[in-house]
Amino acid sequence: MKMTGAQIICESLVREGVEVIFGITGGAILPLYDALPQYPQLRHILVRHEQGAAHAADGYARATEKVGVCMATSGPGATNLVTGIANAHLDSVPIVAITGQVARPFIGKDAFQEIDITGITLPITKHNYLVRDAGSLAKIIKEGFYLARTGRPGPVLIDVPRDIQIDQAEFHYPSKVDLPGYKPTLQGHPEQIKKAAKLINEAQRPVIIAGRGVIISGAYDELKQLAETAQIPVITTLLGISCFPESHILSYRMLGMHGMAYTNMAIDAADVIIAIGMRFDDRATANVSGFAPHAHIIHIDIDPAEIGKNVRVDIPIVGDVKTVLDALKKLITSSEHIDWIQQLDDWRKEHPSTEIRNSEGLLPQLVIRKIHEVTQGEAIIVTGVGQNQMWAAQHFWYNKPNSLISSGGLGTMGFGLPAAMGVKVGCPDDTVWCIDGDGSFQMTIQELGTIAQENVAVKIAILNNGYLGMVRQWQEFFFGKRYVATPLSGPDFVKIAEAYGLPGLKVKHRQEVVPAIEQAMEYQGPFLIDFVIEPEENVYPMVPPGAALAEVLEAPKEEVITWQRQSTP
Ligand SMILES: Cc1ncc(C[n+]2csc(CCOP(=O)(O)OP(=O)(O)O)c2C)c(N)n1
Ligand SMILES: [Mg+2]
Repeated sequence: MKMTGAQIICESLVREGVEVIFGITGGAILPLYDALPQYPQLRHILVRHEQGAAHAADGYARATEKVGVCMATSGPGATNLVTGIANAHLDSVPIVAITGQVARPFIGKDAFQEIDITGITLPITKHNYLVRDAGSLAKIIKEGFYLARTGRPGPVLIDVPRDIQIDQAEFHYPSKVDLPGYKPTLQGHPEQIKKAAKLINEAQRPVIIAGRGVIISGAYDELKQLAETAQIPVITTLLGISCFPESHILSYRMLGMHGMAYTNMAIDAADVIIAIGMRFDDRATANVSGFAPHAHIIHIDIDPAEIGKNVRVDIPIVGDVKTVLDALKKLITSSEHIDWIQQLDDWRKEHPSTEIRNSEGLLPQLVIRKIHEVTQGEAIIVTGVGQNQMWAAQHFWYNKPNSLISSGGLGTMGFGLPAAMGVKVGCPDDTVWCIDGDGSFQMTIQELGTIAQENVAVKIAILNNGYLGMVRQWQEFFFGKRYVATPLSGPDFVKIAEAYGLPGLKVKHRQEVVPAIEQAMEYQGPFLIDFVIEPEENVYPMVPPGAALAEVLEAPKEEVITWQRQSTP
């Protein structure tokens, strides 16, 4: 059957099971938009800026484990997607971005809104395509989705010249892809798995470091079995948070620059590290020359390029985390590691790492604690970047699988609001809280318009310190308190929310925190709370840049109240 290029794209998206597209139209993508109403299965959500479309597709993909889709016109539409594509690239998120391009005869002529978006996105996509004829569209879309979601997931961009959207071609959707050069390794090498099992079985002070790979491969049960059988403490990276319940007796929470002090101490003392689906980011390892000085390292990852990239590895296992752990568990003997676990528990008692100041002011950590209390930990938390992000990682307890969504690798301010929108669209039955900074929020604040128009019931908590807070903290610690370009004014966020048609509340005092959160939860639609917090509150613990994990700064000892670790439910 003959169809237009635009219809072929829509039909192919339907075949891929796509339900939602985030985007903005324009001249070079108009024919595609014109075809959309013929496909009511495809819900289009009109964002206010293409960066919002890419982040929304990213949040949607992380939360639903499907491929997120965003769409933009050529030129500025396409370049506005770039930050969002880079964000998905660094955090291995499967999104497909479809961009309009000028018609084929205009390519290379600096035509109106012509930009070489495949050139620009080459280093930040897993793969990209400039479509050359309508007849190849179906095959390219099939391949693009396959590449985005298989192996190590990542973003794919498909650039479609305007005339190809109008041209007609025979439609045939391929049933499988044929990519001889692309065969991700799923099964780990049996010899390597045997060696790893031997090392684990003989370990005295083992720890697991679990990353987002566990979530991507859905290896929650396999991880738990390994940890419980061999009684191995489980530590996560920032993006690994919620791959293992934080109330579990073997959970020692997050490592890294703002990880728990006791966790970083455990890495320092460990004799065997089992790194699972993580990539030794420098925010996780701190100074690599001082990372895990006594440990043999087993690294399980689907991407061979990650092996030995940042940290020396003794036993690499390339494969899908779930498949590898499944094979590994058959070779693991039960152990107890009583003294080692006791040691970690003692360190945790001495360095609880989630203590807060005894302050009359409104502390951000308290706000997050209260969101946890009121939602009973059942919410999905989406963060901005900066202090707000680190407090959200530290002071909410993540027991629900895949419940923290945050920009890790790129650290993209402005990710929070549009990503939360994508999460809520993908998971309408979940409670979704966007915990954001006043600076981050102002970077994509316009998505309030989308949230209002589509009635996406995201709950927004702005931790408003009037600063680009994380940078201010670095200036306080390492730049002689010279606060250059970090004090930040903002609009009246409640009035802004109201102007968009959302209710909002400003909260300045501790007593108002819980009633405000409850009011937001009771309200059926989106709701914003502007928490005016202590302006110069710092994030502790902190490993200073250049230091090793064990050289961690803790909160000043005077006047702290320690929050008790939650009991295991
Ligand atoms: C797009 C972008 N620009 C700049 C930075 C550098 N940066 C990191 S954290 C931060 C401050 C964030 O301020 P805010 O959102 O208010 O969060 P806070 O740290 O105050 O909680 C800045 C400027 C960044 N991460 N992303
Ligand atoms: Mg701030």
